[in-house]
Amino acid sequence: MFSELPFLLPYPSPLLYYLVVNARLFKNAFVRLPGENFADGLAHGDLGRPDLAKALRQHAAYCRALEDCGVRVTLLDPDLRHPDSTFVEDTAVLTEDFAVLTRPGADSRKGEVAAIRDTIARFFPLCHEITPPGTVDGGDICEAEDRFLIGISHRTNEEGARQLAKILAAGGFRSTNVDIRGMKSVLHLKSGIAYIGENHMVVMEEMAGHDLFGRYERIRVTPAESYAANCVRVNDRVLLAKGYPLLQEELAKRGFDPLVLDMSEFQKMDGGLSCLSLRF
Ligand code: CIR
Repeated sequence: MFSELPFLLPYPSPLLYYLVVNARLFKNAFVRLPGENFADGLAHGDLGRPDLAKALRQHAAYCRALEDCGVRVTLLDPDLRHPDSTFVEDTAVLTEDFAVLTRPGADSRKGEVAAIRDTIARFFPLCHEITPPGTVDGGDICEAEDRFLIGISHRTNEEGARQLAKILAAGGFRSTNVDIRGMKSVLHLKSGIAYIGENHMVVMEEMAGHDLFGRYERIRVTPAESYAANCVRVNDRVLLAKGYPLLQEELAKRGFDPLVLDMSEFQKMDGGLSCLSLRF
């Protein structure tokens, strides 16, 4: 019943929707500190090596931002066996009812799941798991209202997507696959899109034409600002990378409340705002 209310409102604003529509509320987040070998993680860009001291400051600001949004942060120690482990999002998919431990596509990252398993199990009595030969990176999974979008990428394979869809279906969730293997500029599905609530999908220009996104109110991100497409709705704010004024303005114009964070050192390692936490 509630989902029909917005269509009755004369001037639908996202903030008003938030009051009447069941936007997912996050109470907790897992984050992991970058370790001293953070710069040895996987990276394909040419932005240079990250500065650890700066990365730690940016990470601390990120944790404070989550807390400012009303989220209780569980901060995990650095894991030096896995330089990419600060990108915790890739290790699990968290629904309101259960967790799915993933099996990351990159071999150097597979052990990250064992390292976070106990922490997740403390909060989620029901934990499913992706098994070989399936691979899934959490960055490829986008929850958007009534369904999960599953990106088939160079990290998440078809078998992993099949396993995840089956687990989600058994839990009462719909899912739809999106093949992004042809898109050279994105690592994960959520490198290019973000569902920010009230039927709004932020989407980089290269993906905006995909049929699948026709059902959403699209907020197109210009090619020059494509990194900013990886923004994150956290309760009544939208975390947004610093330095992308067009998207910032567009979000504000549509009634969202951007919280801007400097992500320069994580961008150098192909990571974005969503990758740094698991929210639930
Ligand atoms: C990697 O290549 O796996 C890391 N350097 C970056 C992972 C970013 N994670 C994400 O987008 N969910």
